[in-house]
Amino acid sequence: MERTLCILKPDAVRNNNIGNIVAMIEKAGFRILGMKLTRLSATQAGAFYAVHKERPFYGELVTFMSSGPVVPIALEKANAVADWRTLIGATDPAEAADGTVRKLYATSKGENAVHGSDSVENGRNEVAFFFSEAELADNA
Ligand code: FUP
Repeated sequence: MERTLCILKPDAVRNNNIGNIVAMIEKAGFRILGMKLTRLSATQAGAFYAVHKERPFYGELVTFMSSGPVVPIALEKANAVADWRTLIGATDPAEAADGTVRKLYATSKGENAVHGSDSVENGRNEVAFFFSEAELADNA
């Protein structure tokens, strides 16, 4: 079964959208394997987004992602990676399709409410960034 990582970003937590977005996740048929509220240090946020290190927005991204609590959620489902990306919508909420998480809850390209892994391999690795195997529920 495929895994992907969702992160409810600091803006989603700040705007009291945890429940709204978790409801969308459940309605779409994802199985929640792990979920926690935590706060990333700038070092942790920088490591998570290391792939974007050379991009002009990296500094802002790290500052934002460490600006308040986040809720990483390990999701499982057939086709989890692609299905979660479809549900969250485009990176820029102005371009996100109607009914997507980012259309509903994101405010800008930088503060865009949620993260979604972009490949099956990254899904596995990003889940492991936040959760040990022992923490992931076998709630079948
Ligand atoms: P996504 O996979 O949709 O989250 O988008 P990317 O992996 O391209 O970007 C990761 C994060 O970097 C985005 F969620 C927000 C931030 N970002 C910006 O702030 N500005 C940009 O132009 C692109 C991305």
